Parts: sequence; structure tokens; C-alpha cells
Amino acid sequence: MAARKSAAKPNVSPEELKQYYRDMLLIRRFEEKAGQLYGMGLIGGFCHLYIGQEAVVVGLEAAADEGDKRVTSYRDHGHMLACGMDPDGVMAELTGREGGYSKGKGGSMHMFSREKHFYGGHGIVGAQVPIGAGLAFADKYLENDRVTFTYFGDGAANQGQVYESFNMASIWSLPVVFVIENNQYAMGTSQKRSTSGQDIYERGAPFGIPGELVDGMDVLKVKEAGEKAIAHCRAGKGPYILEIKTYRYRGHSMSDPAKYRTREEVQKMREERDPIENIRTMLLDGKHASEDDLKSIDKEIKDIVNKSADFARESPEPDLDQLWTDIYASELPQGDAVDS
Ligand SMILES: Cc1ncc(C[n+]2csc(CCOP(=O)(O)OP(=O)(O)O)c2C)c(N)n1
Ligand SMILES: [Mg+2]
Repeated sequence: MAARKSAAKPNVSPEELKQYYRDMLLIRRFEEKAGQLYGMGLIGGFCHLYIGQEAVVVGLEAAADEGDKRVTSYRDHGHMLACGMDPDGVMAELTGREGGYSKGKGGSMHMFSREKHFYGGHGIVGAQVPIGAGLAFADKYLENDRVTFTYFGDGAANQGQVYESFNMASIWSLPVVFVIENNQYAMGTSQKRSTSGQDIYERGAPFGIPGELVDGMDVLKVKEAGEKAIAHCRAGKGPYILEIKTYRYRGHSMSDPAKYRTREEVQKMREERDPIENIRTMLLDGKHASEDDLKSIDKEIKDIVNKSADFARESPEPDLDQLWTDIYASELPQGDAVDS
């Protein structure tokens, strides 16, 4: 394995470093388990894994405050875990069980948590971007100081509605951080083949939206950039763009033949840039944790993930009559009951 450079002086406490290690590892092990359950036929439909991209959500959630919001695409399990949603409920939803966040009726791409301010989970490429701007509009209207993270991919960045959202977010100075998770591929198409221009974040310039490129394999850099973007939004200066360069190790979804890139390309990224290994090295080199400490964190995470899979398996499938429920809202946004 290639030698890893450890960052000399991370500006965080050893406890924080351990927390990021734990949070990223939870996502990775959870996704590996989801991949296994998919292979066993326990998960049906679409399933897009987040392995390799963990530092993006963990870094940004470390910068976020209680009450901040998030909305993303179909590659959403990591976002849910990072914002504190229960792994049991996420795994049960993946397997279509009653104990899932959408009572087993939504699946991998359609989960929500009002409590954790997680607004999905969206299967239509780019569709979450105007929704994110809308969430930020609501906060501005209510005059609180919440910020919305609106995540989308490098491929989605070529959607027209992204620029309509940029325009409105800028003109109304909405507190939204547009997070471009640039994993360098949109299904089987590389960024080079699909996307004109140099850096995607520069597309905010015509709308007067500042932005920057961030190393998405380094959780500390992501956190730092997140703090800057949030401060900008909370100060009432309007939207901010973070283009976070990351990499997905697995295929686009579970049915991806992966013919568009070489094994060596993936291997090189895993060996030299892996965000979890980087923190591990930092913890060990800085003598903030021993091998045994890390082993016990690994065990703790493995137990959480195994428990979520057991919970999912034991949770029943929804009754057939559940097909007719949760179609229309029974409450208006103001909290009044809807007349039937
Ligand atoms: C409007 C629309 N067009 C096409 C698709 C099919 N599709 C699903 S994912 C995807 C690629 C998106 O890539 P990117 O935005 O980079 O996100 P990533 O999958 O890399 O996270 C496409 C074309 C879709 N779901 N919705
Ligand atoms: Mg992509």
C-alpha cells in the first residue's frame, strides 16, 4: 500500500477526530451491509451506495447546527446516517419493512425525517435543488437563522432547474449551501465527457454566488469549508456553492457493469486517498488512539450495523391495505386537519 501522509496539525481535538472516524465508518459498514442484503435479494429496486464519499456528509454535518436542513438525491443513505437518523429505520426501509422510515413503502430513494430535518431522498436528477431553495425560502420568511444543505451530483449540475434555483436563491439572498458532490461520474459518463468548463462551482459567478472547490476525501477540509459557507448564509449574504471533489468506489447503482473506468483508477483512489484510512492514520500517528481503541470502535460500529440488519429482517412487510394510506396529506402545513 502506498504511504499515506498524515496531516501535521489538525485543528480539532482528538475526540472530534475519533467522532469523524466513527461516523464515516458507520456509513461505510452500513453500505457494505446494504450491498450484501441486496445480493441476498432482501433489498429490491434501486440502491445507490455512498462508499468513498463519506467525508462529504460527515464534514458538513460537523459544521451544521441543530435545525439546519438537508435534501439530496437517491444516493442518500450516508446523508441520513450523518444527520442522526436511526440505522434500524433506514435499513428496514431499504428492505421494504414496516419499521422503515416510510413504513416500507418508499425504499432506498424515498425516506424523510421531519425530526432530523431530512427532506429526502429524490429519484429525479436535480429535482431536489429547487426544493432546497424552497426550504431556505421558508426559513428566510420565518426569519430564523437556519441553513439548508442542498446536495446534488456533477451530472445533476447540467440540469436547467439548478440555474433557475441559483437565480432565485441569489435574488432573494436565500440561506442555502449548494453542495455539488462531484464524484466525477454521472452513471457511466465521466465529468470530462459530459460537462463543459473547468470547475462546476464557477457557474455560480454569473448569478453572483460565491463558491469554492473542496477536497472531499479530507473530512477536516470539508468541515472547514462547511463552516465558512454556513457563516456566509447565516450572516444574510445569500447562497454559497461548495464543489466537493470526491469519488465513489462502487458502481452507480447495484446493476452497473463498471466498464467506463479501470480497476486501477479505483484502486489508486482507495489506496492513496481513502477518507477513513486518512483519519485512522492521523489518530495513530498523533498517538490519539491505539490500535486497540480503533478495534473497539470498529466492533461498536459492526454491532450497530448488524443490529440494523436484524431489525430489518424481523420487521414485518407492510399489510396490503397500507397501499391506500399516506397518499394524501392529513394535515396542512400549518398543522390544521384537512377536511375530508
Ligand atoms: C431527470 C432524470 N434524468 C435521468 C435520470 C437517470 N439518472 C439517474 S442517476 C443519473 C446520473 C446522475 O449523476 P450525478 O448527478 O453525478 O450523481 P451521482 O449518481 O454520481 O451521485 C441519471 C442520468 C434520472 N433519474 N432523472
Ligand atoms: Mg456524479
